[in-house]
Amino acid sequence: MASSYKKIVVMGLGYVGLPTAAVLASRGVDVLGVDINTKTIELINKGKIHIEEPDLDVLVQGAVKSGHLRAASAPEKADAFIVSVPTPFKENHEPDLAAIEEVAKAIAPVLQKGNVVVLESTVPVGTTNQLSQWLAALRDDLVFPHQGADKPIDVHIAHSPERVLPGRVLVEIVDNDRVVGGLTPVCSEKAAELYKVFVQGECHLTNAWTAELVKLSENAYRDVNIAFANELSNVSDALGVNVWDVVRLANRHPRVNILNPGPGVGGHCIAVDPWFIVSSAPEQSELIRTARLINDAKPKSVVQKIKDAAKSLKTSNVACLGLSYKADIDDLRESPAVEIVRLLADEKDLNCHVVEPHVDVLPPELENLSNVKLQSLEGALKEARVIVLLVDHAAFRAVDQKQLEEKTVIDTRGFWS
Ligand code: SAJ
Repeated sequence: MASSYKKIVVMGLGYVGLPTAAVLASRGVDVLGVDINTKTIELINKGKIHIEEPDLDVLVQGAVKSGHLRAASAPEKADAFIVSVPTPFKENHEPDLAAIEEVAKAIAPVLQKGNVVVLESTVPVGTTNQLSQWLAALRDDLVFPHQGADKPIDVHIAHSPERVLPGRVLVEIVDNDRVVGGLTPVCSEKAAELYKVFVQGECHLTNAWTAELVKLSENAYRDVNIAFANELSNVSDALGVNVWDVVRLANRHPRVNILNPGPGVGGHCIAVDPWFIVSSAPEQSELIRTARLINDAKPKSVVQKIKDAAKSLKTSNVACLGLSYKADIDDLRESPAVEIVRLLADEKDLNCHVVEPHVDVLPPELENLSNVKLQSLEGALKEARVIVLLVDHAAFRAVDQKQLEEKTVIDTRGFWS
């Protein structure tokens, strides 16, 4: 059956919006990607990309060349709108939905009867309904789903959270099952029809509120489990036991699967989304809040270990290997590795030799610090006596263990263990 979605606008061309736009365009849909960043728009229209993600460059290049993908700063009339803009939190861990409200203002003037709007951004429970209200306030000539079932609805609205893993986005965007939660059952069906253009996984229909909590629960589940591993590493350190041995051997039990301790939890999702549950239901989410606090405290304990090691070796040179929030990507958002280097730099008698093969310049938090420099792996290993492995990049696998002899190694990922 031919899809009724001939033209789709994707609002937000980031780690999720751009791959979504490119995959839709590769299936023959006319896609307009909209972003507030003019440099991003210019790059994409030249067939280039601003993020690192396997195979995305080739896909975008082909989609732009075929004429199916364009980028612009404002939306146009279309059959459907996919919203994938950031939803960070404010200082007090309260969600910041300003970008979604801006999207509502941008798309309201071009909405037409029969349109479908799908919110993909991770949001607190109730936000899809809030989006419907924001749109209705700007378009009193159209009927929106929250306005009740007594009139035919003109614009269908649903939430379908993205679930892709950075580094595997183009595979997972097609293969993963999707949860599609409409504000009404018809909204769910219309949105699911849109995803059937490219999704090979199953589309599970539910309501918007459930879909919102499903996504938050997925990331809170992972955060709580990583917090368990991180707490176990603190316990093991205190008791003089090797945590990597504990995790490896415990996982030989058929029903145990402990995750890996690390320097902390980074990225834009797992370190953020659990707070959306805590802020909506603070009394009921003690475990989720505690897990966040345990994971957020991890960088400080790593810094203490590094300071102790430098002091006992009477050295000021520390090599910090990796800055991204996880292996083999260039994404430094909410990265515990960046936080660790920033905290170390407060110690004026320490010099941080940072190695990050995936970036050419230090991030703004580190660029003006006189005792932090970005260096080659070789150079850092030569100059430093304390070697800290912060990210398990494949590029660090090749380090000759002989080079580490007579150095103090702090391997926060158990990578070389
Ligand atoms: N981490 C550990 N120990 C582990 C696993 C991860 O310390 O055993 C750390 C990582 O180093 C990293 C952080 O946790 O700093 C998060 O990494 P991740 O690989 O767990 O997740 P993300 O943030 O890259 O992507 C997640 C995924 N969610 C889940 O696995 C439940 C992805 O499917 C989501 O689409 C994405 O969040 C999102 O956008 O929400």
